[in-house]
Amino acid sequence: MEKTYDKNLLLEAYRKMTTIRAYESKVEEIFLAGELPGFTHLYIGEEACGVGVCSNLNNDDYIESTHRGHGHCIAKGADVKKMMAELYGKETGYCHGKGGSMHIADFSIGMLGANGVVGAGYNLAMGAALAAKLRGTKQVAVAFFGDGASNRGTFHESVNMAAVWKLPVLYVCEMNQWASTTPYLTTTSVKDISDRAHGYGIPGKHVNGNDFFAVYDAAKEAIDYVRSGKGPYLLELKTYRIKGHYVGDPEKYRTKEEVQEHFQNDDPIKNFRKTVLAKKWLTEEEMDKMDQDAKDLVLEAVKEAEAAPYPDESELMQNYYCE
Ligand SMILES: Cc1ncc(C[n+]2csc(CCOP(=O)(O)OP(=O)(O)O)c2C)c(N)n1
Repeated sequence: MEKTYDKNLLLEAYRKMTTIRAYESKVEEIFLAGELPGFTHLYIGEEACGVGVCSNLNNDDYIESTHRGHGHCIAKGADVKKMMAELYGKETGYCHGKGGSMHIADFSIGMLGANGVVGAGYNLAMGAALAAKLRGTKQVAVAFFGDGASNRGTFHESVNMAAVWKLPVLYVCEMNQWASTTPYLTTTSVKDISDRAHGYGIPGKHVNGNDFFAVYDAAKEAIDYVRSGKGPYLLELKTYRIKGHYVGDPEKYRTKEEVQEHFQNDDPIKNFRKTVLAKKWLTEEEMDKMDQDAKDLVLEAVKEAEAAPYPDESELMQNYYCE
């Protein structure tokens, strides 16, 4: 029998991917117009990775993210308006405007936080997985990271310990071919980062990260494995970083043609639309409406963020330390 997917799952996945695209496109525009403080890194072109993985998670499962974290937040169900307000540094933002783009967290949906320190998130996910194991719940934790981060020592420490203690962690490498200005093969010893799983005696797999269905199926298999108590799993998603490393990056290290070629031929949102239309799982009208809804939501988020107050000066030292 031909494989099929639940219609609600497809609608929700498309809604999240198109919301990420709309959010990131707007953030780029307003950041370049000088409206936003700080630094920001966009997830455009990687939407199928976060959404394909998180579509398999429960609300109380955990994820931890990176400096490129907006997509992971939306994929896990974060509130786009609170995210936008946070980028504007406003009181109504997730961290009352004190965290910004790289520190969005929402414990109510298991989103443990984006992280500006490359490779620092592995052990947060591992700690959440250890806690879940000790509590005896069936929760799992996902650690998202880039190919550059896979070369940090923290990767070895975390995967080794998670393997020894059989912790329910899914390590998801988003191999977008660049670590800042560096093409990954100049700093990475293996073609497939998933091969590193052998060194820890755990399963590893790589799939096309621009194909929602490949990601969803592989993540399902991996999450079932991890949830069953067998230990961690390493999943590598091959994708491409369409935008500069950060908004404003002059991108002197690659050509516009290279980027264009990837975006034209392998855009995860176009790939999704092509598949669901060919299979007649969703209609153009259903998806066009969601594109428009996503853009409207983001515009509303911008308006509300602009109108929101900055945190009061008296709050300067609040929320930094636990009592
Ligand atoms: C410990 C540490 N080293 C260096 C940096 C500077 N830095 C920020 S992002 C980045 C590249 C990360 O590349 P990758 O892990 O592949 O993620 P991507 O940006 O491609 O999503 C670097 C070197 C940092 N933030 N933290």
